[in-house]
Amino acid sequence: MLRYVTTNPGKVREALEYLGEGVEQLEFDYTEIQSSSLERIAAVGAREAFSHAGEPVIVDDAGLFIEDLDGFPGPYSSYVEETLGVERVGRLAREEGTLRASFRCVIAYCDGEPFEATPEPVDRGDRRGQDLAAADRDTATTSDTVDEGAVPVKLFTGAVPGRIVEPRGDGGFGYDPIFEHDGQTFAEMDSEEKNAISHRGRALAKFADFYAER
Ligand code: ITT
Repeated sequence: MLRYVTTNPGKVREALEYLGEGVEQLEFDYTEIQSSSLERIAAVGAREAFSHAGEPVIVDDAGLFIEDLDGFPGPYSSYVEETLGVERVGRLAREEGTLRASFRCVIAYCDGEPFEATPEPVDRGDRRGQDLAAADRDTATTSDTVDEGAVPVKLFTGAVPGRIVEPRGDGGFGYDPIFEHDGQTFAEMDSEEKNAISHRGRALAKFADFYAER
């Protein structure tokens, strides 16, 4: 059984609709490392989740990137939702006159086995050095920069452009009420409509193709 490892019921609703009955939620709060890369956060999380579950897992790390705020809140979206809250993020963006934004999602899959080459990238635990500032890198030891013996993790990404608006709609979750795509906020769409165009839907579509072969 494939486990969708998340504490967020909103994500599960969307994923179940996409992947059907072959997947079940596993509510496990894996470590979210501090990194500017959703890929890296998801890969490290998937490795930990796989080691906890002992079965194939997917972990989904997502964020809202407001373009003219240099991508804020990005990888920190969860923390910022809990602290500032969605409406304040929306107000801040609108006060700055910055409306262009995108949602990004990275799905990380791990079943403990290696992968055949495909266009989708594989994280082998050797990329942490790229996250370190140059000064840190000079003093880092090899074991700081490489997860020795890390199991491979396959990554699937999706993104959707939109703009920040005053909150509308009561569906979805998280930042959905302030994110508009094609005249509708994500909170005004049902999950089928959102899945058809969303960052998560796009990543899930790539994952579903791969998983059917796997
Ligand atoms: P897990 O880590 O347990 O999966 P989480 O909600 O913390 O749950 P993320 O770290 O990926 O998941 O979430 C980043 C933030 O972005 C969080 O505040 C979500 O509510 C928000 N978010 C993620 N996907 C979203 C979507 O499709 N629509 C609106 N907000 C979303």
